[in-house]
Amino acid sequence: MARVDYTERIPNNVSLAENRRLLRALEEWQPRYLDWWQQMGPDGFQAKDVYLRTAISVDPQGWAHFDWVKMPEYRWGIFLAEPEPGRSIAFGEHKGTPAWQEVPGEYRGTLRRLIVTQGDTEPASVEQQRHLGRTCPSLYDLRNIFQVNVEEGRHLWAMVYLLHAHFGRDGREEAEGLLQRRSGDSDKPRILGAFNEKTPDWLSFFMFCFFTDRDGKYQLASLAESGFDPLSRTCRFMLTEEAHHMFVGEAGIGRVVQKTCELMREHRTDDVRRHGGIDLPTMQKYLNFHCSVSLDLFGSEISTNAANFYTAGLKGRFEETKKTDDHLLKEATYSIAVPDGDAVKMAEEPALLALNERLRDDYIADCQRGVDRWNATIKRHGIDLVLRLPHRGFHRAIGNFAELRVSPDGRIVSQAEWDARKHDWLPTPEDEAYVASLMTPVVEPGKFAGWIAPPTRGINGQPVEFQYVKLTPRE
Ligand code: BYC
Repeated sequence: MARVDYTERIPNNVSLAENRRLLRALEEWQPRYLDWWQQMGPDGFQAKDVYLRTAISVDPQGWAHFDWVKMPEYRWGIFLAEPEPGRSIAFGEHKGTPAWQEVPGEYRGTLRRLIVTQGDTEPASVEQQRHLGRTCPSLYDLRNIFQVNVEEGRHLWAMVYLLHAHFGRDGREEAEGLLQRRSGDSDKPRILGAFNEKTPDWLSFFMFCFFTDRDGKYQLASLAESGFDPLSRTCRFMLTEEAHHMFVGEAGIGRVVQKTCELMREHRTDDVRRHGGIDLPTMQKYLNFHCSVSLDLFGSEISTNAANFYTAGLKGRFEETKKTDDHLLKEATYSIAVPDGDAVKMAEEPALLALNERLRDDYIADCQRGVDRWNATIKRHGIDLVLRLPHRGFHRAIGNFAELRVSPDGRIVSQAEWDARKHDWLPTPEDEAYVASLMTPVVEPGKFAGWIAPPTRGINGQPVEFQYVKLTPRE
């Protein structure tokens, strides 16, 4: 196993010290990254000790080390999963040939674009979340958001490494661009829609981690199948870290559901707002919003881009190597949902063109498993309500449904019905103002805001009341 060198300025398992040019280029990028972190990373708390995990190896048995760290001193490193000896390309027209260690000239532009699109999401999410520390519902949650943020920073490093190591001057320019764009900026926005939305409160943050980070899981898993081996290896290790981010989302929403149910039972009412809780219909609206913007991240249902990525061996399907078909998909078809008058019907399309939709299907099934767990909590409290994923056509801005109005239960509706009902389906300014009104910080160890239940256990075996972030009395 390649050793991780922690004496270096940039910890890595890619033998950076042996490539002086690359090392110098990354060492020049590093201070600009740190400037970006200071400007656009978490607002406040930069001088505080946070109980963070740091990747120290790629050994599945013990890759993380937990300790007190000030965020700007976090050791953002470059880690690629161990190479698989003799790995060959698993799909597309190069199937069966050895995986590429260098970028094939013919795919240079396409591959760069995929890496830049992936890389762009990482700093974007940090920017979106930068104000949330100020309103944390507990020290435990404060630590979790910072953990997510520093690891998204590391994922930016992962993509920047690939750009610097394999794309020469163009790659270096793209790496600069990743620090220049800003989430929500009208002149230089982030590339994908969801990463220009605001994450104004903690309910949105948990929803983002559940829905949008899960898109990350599926996109990274598809890129982990890539014939370009350095991309595959870097994505494989990123997925290890990503799991915690989705846990933060699923458990966070689960704890809000839990608290809401407790308040409903205790006060024998659905109107938990009077008792400082977030009512389930409001949660459903937030869920509808975050699910729909995350569904857009998979691109159009029918995509020649996706077909070309696949045929070229650049981006596979989720769990490509576990599938038993021909991995070429020239003849296969795939069933996708398409609008048909005022209904939605299924249509068979060439599987190669429908790869985005297939990945979206895998994603939706995974989301449903989380929703089922929240519903089990609601049921346990004897409450007759279920949370539901909205129909895939609801509130979409990309693909077949983008020009249509679709209800959460999948009816194509008129603009008039949409206007009349949209406040039942998406958060209203009043809902947002109510959720915002709950966002007052709770920083006493072991205490939690009144709208969220405590977690069942702490981080890394520490108790829930552990001082996860060391604040001075004033912060
Ligand atoms: N917003 O052929 P189409 C994560 C563009 S999240 C804006 O349907 P394609 C994370 C598209 O670029 C994972 N534009 O799309 C999560 C194309 O433009 P051109 C991020 C969009 O290319 C939380 C045109 O529309 N990773 O890691 O098949 C925290 C036609 O598009 C959008 C990746 O995305 C959109 N939503 O698929 C932190 C993986 N969708 O060619 C991190 C890399 C499409 O006409 N990216 N367009 O100029 C990809 O695989 C693909 O680019 C996409 C789009 C799946 C995103």
